[in-house]
Amino acid sequence: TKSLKETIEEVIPVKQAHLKKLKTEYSDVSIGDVKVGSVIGGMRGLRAMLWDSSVLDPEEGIRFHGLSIPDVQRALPAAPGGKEIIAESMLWLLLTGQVPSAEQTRELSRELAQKGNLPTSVASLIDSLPKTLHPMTQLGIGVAALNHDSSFQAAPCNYSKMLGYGDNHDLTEYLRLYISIHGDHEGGNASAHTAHLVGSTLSDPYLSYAAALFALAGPLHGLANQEVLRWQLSMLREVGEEVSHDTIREYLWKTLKSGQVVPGYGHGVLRNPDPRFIALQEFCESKPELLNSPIIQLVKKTYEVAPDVLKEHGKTKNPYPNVDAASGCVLYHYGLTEFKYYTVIFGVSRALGCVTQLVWARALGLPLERPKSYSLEAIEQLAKSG
Ligand code: CMX
Repeated sequence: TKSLKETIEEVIPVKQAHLKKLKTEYSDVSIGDVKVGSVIGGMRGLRAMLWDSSVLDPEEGIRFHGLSIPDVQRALPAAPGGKEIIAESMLWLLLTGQVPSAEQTRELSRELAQKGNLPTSVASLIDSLPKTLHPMTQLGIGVAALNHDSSFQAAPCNYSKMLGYGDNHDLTEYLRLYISIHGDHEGGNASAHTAHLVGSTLSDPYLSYAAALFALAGPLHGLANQEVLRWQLSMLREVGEEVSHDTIREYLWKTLKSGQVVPGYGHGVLRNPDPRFIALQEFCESKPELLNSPIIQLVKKTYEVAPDVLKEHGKTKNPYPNVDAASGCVLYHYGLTEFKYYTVIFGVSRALGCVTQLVWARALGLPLERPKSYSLEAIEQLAKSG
Protein backbone atom coordinates (compact mmCIF):
# COMPACT_ATOMS: atom_id res chain seq x y z
CA THR A 1 0.00 0.00 0.00
CA LYS A 2 1.18 3.49 -0.82
CA SER A 3 1.77 6.01 1.95
CA LEU A 4 0.32 9.53 1.83
CA LYS A 5 3.71 10.93 0.87
CA GLU A 6 4.13 8.43 -2.01
CA THR A 7 0.61 9.17 -3.23
CA ILE A 8 1.22 12.93 -3.18
CA GLU A 9 4.50 12.46 -5.03
CA GLU A 10 2.54 10.80 -7.84
CA VAL A 11 -0.19 13.44 -7.92
CA ILE A 12 2.01 16.56 -7.86
CA PRO A 13 3.56 16.25 -11.37
CA VAL A 14 0.06 15.80 -12.88
CA LYS A 15 -1.19 18.99 -11.20
CA GLN A 16 1.99 20.87 -12.10
CA ALA A 17 1.52 19.94 -15.75
CA HIS A 18 -2.13 21.04 -15.57
CA LEU A 19 -1.17 24.43 -14.10
CA LYS A 20 1.50 24.89 -16.78
CA LYS A 21 -1.06 24.15 -19.50
CA LEU A 22 -3.49 26.72 -18.07
CA LYS A 23 -0.71 29.28 -17.86
CA THR A 24 0.53 28.70 -21.41
CA GLU A 25 -2.79 28.34 -23.17
CA TYR A 26 -5.22 30.49 -21.22
CA SER A 27 -3.35 33.21 -19.32
CA ASP A 28 -4.99 35.99 -21.37
CA VAL A 29 -8.53 34.57 -21.34
CA SER A 30 -11.04 36.47 -19.18
CA ILE A 31 -13.25 34.30 -16.92
CA GLY A 32 -15.33 37.08 -15.37
CA ASP A 33 -15.95 40.77 -14.95
CA VAL A 34 -14.74 42.81 -12.04
CA LYS A 35 -17.82 44.76 -10.99
CA VAL A 36 -17.70 47.80 -8.73
CA GLY A 37 -20.16 45.89 -6.50
CA SER A 38 -17.55 43.17 -5.96
CA VAL A 39 -14.71 45.59 -5.22
CA ILE A 40 -16.70 47.52 -2.60
CA GLY A 41 -18.60 44.39 -1.46
CA GLY A 42 -15.80 42.31 0.02
CA MET A 43 -14.82 40.81 -3.38
CA ARG A 44 -18.06 38.79 -3.29
CA GLY A 45 -18.31 36.44 -6.25
CA LEU A 46 -15.04 37.60 -7.78
CA ARG A 47 -13.42 34.70 -9.63
CA ALA A 48 -9.94 35.32 -8.36
CA MET A 49 -8.55 32.31 -6.49
CA LEU A 50 -7.13 28.92 -7.27
CA TRP A 51 -8.34 26.32 -4.72
CA ASP A 52 -8.27 22.79 -5.97
CA SER A 53 -9.54 20.67 -3.09
CA SER A 54 -13.12 21.87 -2.71
CA VAL A 55 -15.69 23.90 -4.61
CA LEU A 56 -18.80 25.48 -3.09
CA ASP A 57 -21.91 25.46 -5.25
CA PRO A 58 -24.53 27.99 -4.07
CA GLU A 59 -27.35 25.46 -4.53
CA GLU A 60 -25.90 22.10 -3.52
CA GLY A 61 -23.15 23.11 -1.08
CA ILE A 62 -19.61 21.87 -0.78
CA ARG A 63 -17.93 19.18 -2.87
CA PHE A 64 -14.50 17.82 -1.95
CA HIS A 65 -12.69 16.90 -5.19
CA GLY A 66 -16.12 16.42 -6.74
CA LEU A 67 -17.59 14.40 -3.84
CA SER A 68 -20.63 15.78 -1.99
CA ILE A 69 -21.08 15.27 1.75
CA PRO A 70 -23.28 12.15 1.28
CA ASP A 71 -20.67 10.86 -1.22
CA VAL A 72 -17.79 11.24 1.25
CA GLN A 73 -19.89 9.68 4.00
CA ARG A 74 -20.30 6.65 1.76
CA ALA A 75 -16.78 6.52 0.32
CA LEU A 76 -14.31 7.49 3.04
CA PRO A 77 -13.20 4.92 5.63
CA ALA A 78 -14.64 5.19 9.11
CA ALA A 79 -12.70 4.74 12.34
CA PRO A 80 -12.51 1.14 13.63
CA GLY A 81 -15.72 0.53 15.59
CA GLY A 82 -17.37 3.65 14.23
CA LYS A 83 -19.50 4.71 11.28
CA GLU A 84 -18.49 8.34 10.80
CA ILE A 85 -15.68 9.57 8.55
CA ILE A 86 -12.43 10.27 10.36
CA ALA A 87 -10.45 13.40 9.73
CA GLU A 88 -7.38 11.53 8.52
CA SER A 89 -9.31 10.06 5.58
CA MET A 90 -10.64 13.53 4.74
CA LEU A 91 -7.11 14.96 4.91
CA TRP A 92 -5.98 12.23 2.50
CA LEU A 93 -8.80 13.04 0.09
CA LEU A 94 -8.14 16.79 0.24
CA LEU A 95 -4.41 16.37 -0.31
CA THR A 96 -4.50 13.76 -3.07
CA GLY A 97 -7.95 13.84 -4.65
CA GLN A 98 -8.10 10.10 -3.96
CA VAL A 99 -10.12 7.98 -1.53
CA PRO A 100 -7.74 6.18 0.87
CA SER A 101 -8.15 2.57 1.96
CA ALA A 102 -8.90 1.79 5.61
CA GLU A 103 -5.30 0.60 5.99
CA GLN A 104 -3.86 3.80 4.51
CA THR A 105 -6.04 5.86 6.83
CA ARG A 106 -4.92 3.87 9.89
CA GLU A 107 -1.26 4.26 8.89
CA LEU A 108 -1.73 8.04 8.55
CA SER A 109 -3.45 8.17 11.97
CA ARG A 110 -0.50 6.32 13.49
CA GLU A 111 2.01 8.67 11.84
CA LEU A 112 0.18 11.81 12.99
CA ALA A 113 -0.15 10.46 16.53
CA GLN A 114 3.60 9.69 16.64
CA LYS A 115 4.40 13.25 15.57
CA GLY A 116 1.78 14.81 17.80
CA ASN A 117 3.71 15.58 20.99
CA LEU A 118 3.40 19.16 22.14
CA PRO A 119 6.79 20.77 22.97
CA THR A 120 6.97 21.58 26.69
CA SER A 121 7.72 25.24 25.91
CA VAL A 122 4.37 25.54 24.08
CA ALA A 123 2.49 23.70 26.83
CA SER A 124 3.99 26.09 29.43
CA LEU A 125 3.16 29.10 27.25
CA ILE A 126 -0.49 28.03 27.03
CA ASP A 127 -0.58 27.33 30.78
CA SER A 128 0.76 30.82 31.46
CA LEU A 129 -2.10 32.52 29.59
CA PRO A 130 -5.02 33.88 31.62
CA LYS A 131 -7.79 31.25 31.92
CA THR A 132 -10.26 33.92 30.83
CA LEU A 133 -8.49 34.52 27.48
CA HIS A 134 -10.79 33.28 24.70
CA PRO A 135 -9.87 29.70 23.71
CA MET A 136 -9.52 30.78 20.05
CA THR A 137 -6.86 33.32 21.05
CA GLN A 138 -5.13 30.64 23.11
CA LEU A 139 -5.24 28.22 20.16
CA GLY A 140 -3.85 30.85 17.76
CA ILE A 141 -1.02 31.76 20.14
CA GLY A 142 -0.21 28.08 20.75
CA VAL A 143 -0.15 27.20 17.05
CA ALA A 144 1.95 30.25 16.17
CA ALA A 145 4.46 29.28 18.89
CA LEU A 146 4.79 25.82 17.31
CA ASN A 147 6.68 27.40 14.43
CA HIS A 148 9.69 27.27 16.74
CA ASP A 149 9.85 23.53 15.98
CA SER A 150 9.88 21.93 12.58
CA SER A 151 7.41 19.10 12.05
CA PHE A 152 3.83 20.18 11.45
CA GLN A 153 1.01 17.94 12.47
CA ALA A 154 -2.70 18.41 12.07
CA ALA A 155 -3.44 15.57 14.47
CA PRO A 156 -7.10 15.62 15.44
CA CYS A 157 -6.77 11.88 16.30
CA ASN A 158 -7.55 10.99 19.89
CA TYR A 159 -9.09 14.46 20.15
CA SER A 160 -12.12 13.16 22.00
CA LYS A 161 -9.82 11.44 24.54
CA MET A 162 -7.76 14.59 24.93
CA LEU A 163 -10.94 16.50 25.74
CA GLY A 164 -11.78 13.92 28.39
CA TYR A 165 -14.72 12.39 26.49
CA GLY A 166 -12.92 9.27 25.24
CA ASP A 167 -15.55 6.98 26.80
CA ASN A 168 -18.41 8.67 24.99
CA HIS A 169 -18.61 6.74 21.71
CA ASP A 170 -21.43 8.88 20.30
CA LEU A 171 -19.60 12.15 20.96
CA THR A 172 -16.42 10.67 19.47
CA GLU A 173 -18.42 9.74 16.37
CA TYR A 174 -19.96 13.21 16.26
CA LEU A 175 -16.52 14.83 16.49
CA ARG A 176 -15.28 12.62 13.64
CA LEU A 177 -18.12 13.75 11.41
CA TYR A 178 -17.87 17.36 12.59
CA ILE A 179 -14.11 17.62 11.99
CA SER A 180 -14.26 15.94 8.61
CA ILE A 181 -17.04 18.09 7.16
CA HIS A 182 -15.75 21.41 8.55
CA GLY A 183 -12.28 20.78 7.10
CA ASP A 184 -12.51 22.72 3.87
CA HIS A 185 -15.08 25.04 2.27
CA GLU A 186 -13.28 26.25 -0.86
CA GLY A 187 -10.79 29.10 -0.82
CA GLY A 188 -12.59 32.42 -0.48
CA ASN A 189 -13.97 32.09 3.07
CA ALA A 190 -12.14 34.28 5.56
CA SER A 191 -10.11 31.58 7.37
CA ALA A 192 -9.02 29.65 4.27
CA HIS A 193 -8.21 32.81 2.37
CA THR A 194 -6.17 34.19 5.27
CA ALA A 195 -4.07 31.01 5.49
CA HIS A 196 -3.53 31.17 1.74
CA LEU A 197 -2.57 34.86 1.73
CA VAL A 198 -0.16 34.55 4.67
CA GLY A 199 1.29 31.33 3.22
CA SER A 200 1.88 33.10 -0.10
CA THR A 201 4.56 35.17 1.64
CA LEU A 202 6.32 31.83 2.36
CA SER A 203 5.47 32.32 6.02
CA ASP A 204 5.50 28.82 7.54
CA PRO A 205 2.41 26.62 8.04
CA TYR A 206 2.16 27.38 11.78
CA LEU A 207 1.99 31.12 11.26
CA SER A 208 -0.31 30.84 8.22
CA TYR A 209 -2.72 28.53 10.03
CA ALA A 210 -2.56 30.65 13.23
CA ALA A 211 -3.59 33.66 11.11
CA ALA A 212 -6.52 31.63 9.73
CA LEU A 213 -7.64 30.85 13.28
CA PHE A 214 -7.83 34.53 14.13
CA ALA A 215 -10.04 35.07 11.06
CA LEU A 216 -12.23 32.15 12.12
CA ALA A 217 -12.65 33.73 15.57
CA GLY A 218 -15.01 36.44 14.24
CA PRO A 219 -18.78 36.26 14.95
CA LEU A 220 -19.69 36.39 11.25
CA HIS A 221 -17.54 33.30 10.68
CA GLY A 222 -16.61 30.51 13.12
CA LEU A 223 -17.77 32.19 16.32
CA ALA A 224 -21.35 31.86 15.08
CA ASN A 225 -21.73 28.32 16.50
CA GLN A 226 -21.22 29.67 20.02
CA GLU A 227 -23.70 32.49 19.28
CA VAL A 228 -26.31 30.02 17.99
CA LEU A 229 -26.21 28.03 21.18
CA ARG A 230 -26.46 31.12 23.37
CA TRP A 231 -29.46 32.27 21.30
CA GLN A 232 -31.22 28.86 21.26
CA LEU A 233 -30.73 28.43 25.02
CA SER A 234 -32.21 31.82 25.79
CA MET A 235 -35.12 30.91 23.50
CA LEU A 236 -35.51 27.62 25.40
CA ARG A 237 -35.50 29.48 28.74
CA GLU A 238 -38.10 31.95 27.51
CA VAL A 239 -40.47 29.67 25.61
CA GLY A 240 -39.99 26.31 27.39
CA GLU A 241 -39.71 22.79 25.96
CA GLU A 242 -43.26 22.26 24.69
CA VAL A 243 -43.10 25.17 22.32
CA SER A 244 -45.33 25.70 19.29
CA HIS A 245 -44.16 26.81 15.85
CA ASP A 246 -46.10 30.07 16.33
CA THR A 247 -44.21 30.91 19.50
CA ILE A 248 -40.88 30.26 17.75
CA ARG A 249 -42.03 32.47 14.90
CA GLU A 250 -42.72 35.29 17.41
CA TYR A 251 -39.31 34.79 19.01
CA LEU A 252 -37.60 35.00 15.60
CA TRP A 253 -39.39 38.26 14.84
CA LYS A 254 -38.38 39.61 18.23
CA THR A 255 -34.72 38.84 17.42
CA LEU A 256 -34.98 40.46 13.99
CA LYS A 257 -36.86 43.52 15.23
CA SER A 258 -34.20 44.12 17.86
CA GLY A 259 -31.77 44.55 14.94
CA GLN A 260 -29.94 41.24 15.46
CA VAL A 261 -29.30 38.60 12.83
CA VAL A 262 -30.71 35.12 13.36
CA PRO A 263 -27.51 33.24 14.19
CA GLY A 264 -26.82 30.11 12.16
CA TYR A 265 -28.89 31.32 9.19
CA GLY A 266 -27.67 32.94 5.99
CA HIS A 267 -24.43 32.49 4.06
CA GLY A 268 -22.08 34.48 1.87
CA VAL A 269 -22.32 31.94 -0.99
CA LEU A 270 -24.86 29.17 -0.22
CA ARG A 271 -28.48 29.60 -1.33
CA ASN A 272 -29.94 26.40 0.11
CA PRO A 273 -29.79 24.55 3.45
CA ASP A 274 -26.13 23.76 4.09
CA PRO A 275 -25.52 20.03 3.38
CA ARG A 276 -23.23 20.05 6.45
CA PHE A 277 -26.23 21.12 8.56
CA ILE A 278 -28.27 18.33 6.95
CA ALA A 279 -25.51 15.77 7.70
CA LEU A 280 -25.49 16.84 11.38
CA GLN A 281 -29.30 16.71 11.52
CA GLU A 282 -29.20 13.18 10.08
CA PHE A 283 -26.65 12.23 12.73
CA CYS A 284 -29.14 13.44 15.37
CA GLU A 285 -31.95 11.52 13.73
CA SER A 286 -29.92 8.31 13.93
CA LYS A 287 -29.65 8.60 17.74
CA PRO A 288 -32.91 8.35 19.74
CA GLU A 289 -31.20 10.00 22.73
CA LEU A 290 -30.47 13.09 20.66
CA LEU A 291 -34.00 13.18 19.27
CA ASN A 292 -35.32 13.44 22.84
CA SER A 293 -32.99 16.31 23.75
CA PRO A 294 -34.93 19.58 24.26
CA ILE A 295 -32.20 21.74 22.69
CA ILE A 296 -31.95 19.53 19.60
CA GLN A 297 -35.74 19.43 19.25
CA LEU A 298 -35.68 23.22 19.39
CA VAL A 299 -33.01 23.44 16.65
CA LYS A 300 -35.21 21.22 14.48
CA LYS A 301 -38.37 23.22 15.15
CA THR A 302 -36.51 26.47 14.53
CA TYR A 303 -35.42 25.09 11.16
CA GLU A 304 -39.07 24.31 10.36
CA VAL A 305 -40.02 27.96 10.91
CA ALA A 306 -36.99 30.24 10.37
CA PRO A 307 -36.65 30.08 6.55
CA ASP A 308 -40.20 31.42 6.05
CA VAL A 309 -39.68 34.17 8.63
CA LEU A 310 -36.39 35.21 7.02
CA LYS A 311 -38.02 35.17 3.57
CA GLU A 312 -40.76 37.44 4.87
CA HIS A 313 -38.16 39.66 6.55
CA GLY A 314 -36.71 39.92 3.07
CA LYS A 315 -33.11 40.90 3.69
CA THR A 316 -30.93 37.83 3.69
CA LYS A 317 -30.09 36.30 0.32
CA ASN A 318 -30.11 32.87 1.96
CA PRO A 319 -32.90 32.20 4.49
CA TYR A 320 -31.61 28.68 5.23
CA PRO A 321 -29.42 27.27 8.01
CA ASN A 322 -25.65 27.10 7.73
CA VAL A 323 -23.60 24.47 9.54
CA ASP A 324 -23.42 26.51 12.74
CA ALA A 325 -27.19 26.25 13.26
CA ALA A 326 -26.79 22.70 14.60
CA SER A 327 -23.18 22.03 15.50
CA GLY A 328 -22.86 23.61 18.96
CA CYS A 329 -26.21 22.34 20.25
CA VAL A 330 -25.16 18.71 19.78
CA LEU A 331 -21.90 19.35 21.68
CA TYR A 332 -23.93 20.99 24.44
CA HIS A 333 -26.23 17.98 24.68
CA TYR A 334 -23.21 15.68 25.10
CA GLY A 335 -21.97 17.74 28.03
CA LEU A 336 -19.35 19.86 26.28
CA THR A 337 -20.83 22.99 27.74
CA GLU A 338 -17.91 25.46 27.44
CA PHE A 339 -19.42 27.54 24.61
CA LYS A 340 -16.25 29.45 24.03
CA TYR A 341 -14.50 26.22 23.12
CA TYR A 342 -16.74 25.39 20.14
CA THR A 343 -14.92 27.50 17.59
CA VAL A 344 -11.70 25.77 18.67
CA ILE A 345 -13.11 22.47 17.35
CA PHE A 346 -13.99 24.22 14.09
CA GLY A 347 -10.43 25.64 14.09
CA VAL A 348 -8.84 22.22 14.64
CA SER A 349 -10.88 20.95 11.71
CA ARG A 350 -9.91 23.88 9.45
CA ALA A 351 -6.28 22.73 9.70
CA LEU A 352 -7.22 20.06 7.12
CA GLY A 353 -8.09 22.53 4.36
CA CYS A 354 -5.51 25.18 5.23
CA VAL A 355 -2.62 22.72 5.38
CA THR A 356 -3.74 21.02 2.17
CA GLN A 357 -3.62 24.30 0.30
CA LEU A 358 -0.25 25.26 1.74
CA VAL A 359 1.14 21.96 0.43
CA TRP A 360 -0.39 22.63 -2.99
CA ALA A 361 0.71 26.26 -3.09
CA ARG A 362 4.30 25.12 -2.59
CA ALA A 363 4.02 22.12 -4.93
CA LEU A 364 2.68 24.35 -7.71
CA GLY A 365 4.98 27.28 -6.89
CA LEU A 366 2.05 29.67 -6.57
CA PRO A 367 3.15 33.31 -6.28
CA LEU A 368 2.72 35.95 -3.59
CA GLU A 369 -0.90 37.22 -3.59
CA ARG A 370 -1.02 40.88 -4.48
CA PRO A 371 -4.34 42.20 -5.83
CA LYS A 372 -4.58 45.82 -6.98
CA SER A 373 -6.46 48.24 -4.74
CA TYR A 374 -8.08 51.56 -5.66
CA SER A 375 -9.39 54.60 -3.80
CA LEU A 376 -13.13 55.50 -3.89
CA GLU A 377 -12.37 58.28 -6.40
CA ALA A 378 -10.35 55.95 -8.62
CA ILE A 379 -13.14 53.33 -8.58
CA GLU A 380 -15.65 55.99 -9.58
CA GLN A 381 -13.37 57.14 -12.40
CA LEU A 382 -12.90 53.56 -13.60
CA ALA A 383 -16.69 52.94 -13.44
CA LYS A 384 -17.45 56.13 -15.41
CA SER A 385 -14.95 55.28 -18.11
CA GLY A 386 -16.68 51.91 -18.48
N1 CMX B 1 -30.64 37.17 10.04
C1 CMX B 1 -31.04 38.44 9.74
N2 CMX B 1 -30.56 39.15 8.72
C2 CMX B 1 -29.62 38.56 7.95
C3 CMX B 1 -29.17 37.23 8.19
C4 CMX B 1 -29.72 36.54 9.29
N3 CMX B 1 -29.32 35.30 9.62
N4 CMX B 1 -28.24 36.92 7.27
C5 CMX B 1 -28.09 38.00 6.49
N5 CMX B 1 -28.91 39.00 6.89
C6 CMX B 1 -29.02 40.35 6.37
C7 CMX B 1 -27.64 40.99 6.40
O1 CMX B 1 -27.34 41.52 7.70
C8 CMX B 1 -27.75 42.04 5.33
O2 CMX B 1 -28.47 43.14 5.88
P1 CMX B 1 -28.09 44.66 5.48
O3 CMX B 1 -28.43 44.76 4.03
O4 CMX B 1 -28.96 45.48 6.39
O5 CMX B 1 -26.62 44.82 5.76
C9 CMX B 1 -28.67 41.36 4.30
O6 CMX B 1 -29.34 40.31 5.01
C10 CMX B 1 -27.92 40.76 3.12
O7 CMX B 1 -26.92 39.87 3.61
P2 CMX B 1 -26.48 38.60 2.73
O8 CMX B 1 -25.87 39.11 1.45
O9 CMX B 1 -27.59 37.62 2.63
O10 CMX B 1 -25.40 37.93 3.66
P3 CMX B 1 -23.83 38.29 3.78
O11 CMX B 1 -23.10 37.54 2.71
O12 CMX B 1 -23.62 39.75 3.89
O13 CMX B 1 -23.48 37.66 5.21
C11 CMX B 1 -23.50 36.01 6.91
C12 CMX B 1 -23.43 36.26 5.39
C13 CMX B 1 -23.24 34.53 7.18
C14 CMX B 1 -22.39 36.82 7.63
C15 CMX B 1 -24.91 36.44 7.41
O14 CMX B 1 -25.88 35.64 6.78
C16 CMX B 1 -25.06 36.37 8.92
O15 CMX B 1 -24.70 37.32 9.63
N6 CMX B 1 -25.60 35.20 9.46
C17 CMX B 1 -25.72 35.01 10.88
C18 CMX B 1 -24.36 34.66 11.46
C19 CMX B 1 -23.91 33.26 11.03
O16 CMX B 1 -24.68 32.32 11.09
N7 CMX B 1 -22.63 33.13 10.60
C20 CMX B 1 -22.03 31.83 10.25
C21 CMX B 1 -21.64 31.70 8.81
C22 CMX B 1 -20.98 30.38 8.54
C23 CMX B 1 -19.48 30.48 8.77
O17 CMX B 1 -18.80 31.21 8.03
O18 CMX B 1 -18.99 29.84 9.69
